[in-house]
Amino acid sequence: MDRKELELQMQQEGRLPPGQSVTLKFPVLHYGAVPLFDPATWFFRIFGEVEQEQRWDWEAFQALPRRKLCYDLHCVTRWSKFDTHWEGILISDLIHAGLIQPLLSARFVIQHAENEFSANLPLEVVVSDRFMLATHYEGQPITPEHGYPVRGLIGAVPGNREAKDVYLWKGAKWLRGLEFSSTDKPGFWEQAGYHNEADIWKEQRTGS
Ligand SMILES: Nc1nc2c(c(=O)[nH]1)N[C@H]1C(S)=C(S)[C@@H](COP(=O)(O)O)O[C@H]1N2
Ligand SMILES: [Mo]
Repeated sequence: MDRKELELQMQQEGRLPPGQSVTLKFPVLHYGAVPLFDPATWFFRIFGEVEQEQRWDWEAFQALPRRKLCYDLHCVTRWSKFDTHWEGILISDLIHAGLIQPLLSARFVIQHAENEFSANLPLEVVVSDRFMLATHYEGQPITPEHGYPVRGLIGAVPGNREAKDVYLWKGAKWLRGLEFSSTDKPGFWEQAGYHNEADIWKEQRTGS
């Protein structure tokens, strides 16, 4: 199927948000340089409004429970990529396993990545199956430019419109930690003028 045919099909299935068009490629978009990964010094932090802070080295991180899920990706620069396959870690699984215990005061989760990059999401989005700590894309470790070794990934779940869907920028590549917070803390692109809510169905691209 070519690009235009797929676009028509996605539109008919109600999966193409307003103002978006289909890409068959996987564009790369970020600010700054691709950071290097050193497994010997890398660690991942869970901190802020949680019962107990965590710090996993690369070996411990790889032992966390994993899942494979399919997402539709929607970028604020107007491309959408459908039926992408990812493997990674769901926050709800870590909560059920007792590895993360958010305090009742936690209402937002701030992703902290290399080079001071951050992205903010409401807690309910981060604990949903729309958000994962992704390590693999289409069966392979994600490439350096897409966030190796771990990225926050936010996608729409095909056929499920029950929860809020947000643009792809709210997933931080080269992710190093999650901060659970009682207050919202607008991230890098949100401070640069992108919309804090970023609802793809309402076209919340810029503004607040
Ligand atoms: N660390 C980091 N993550 C980031 C960004 C960035 O600048 N730095 N840009 C965001 C934006 S604007 C988009 S559209 C997506 C793009 O992901 P991709 O390059 O895998 O397509 O990454 C998001 N995550
Ligand atoms: Mo973006």
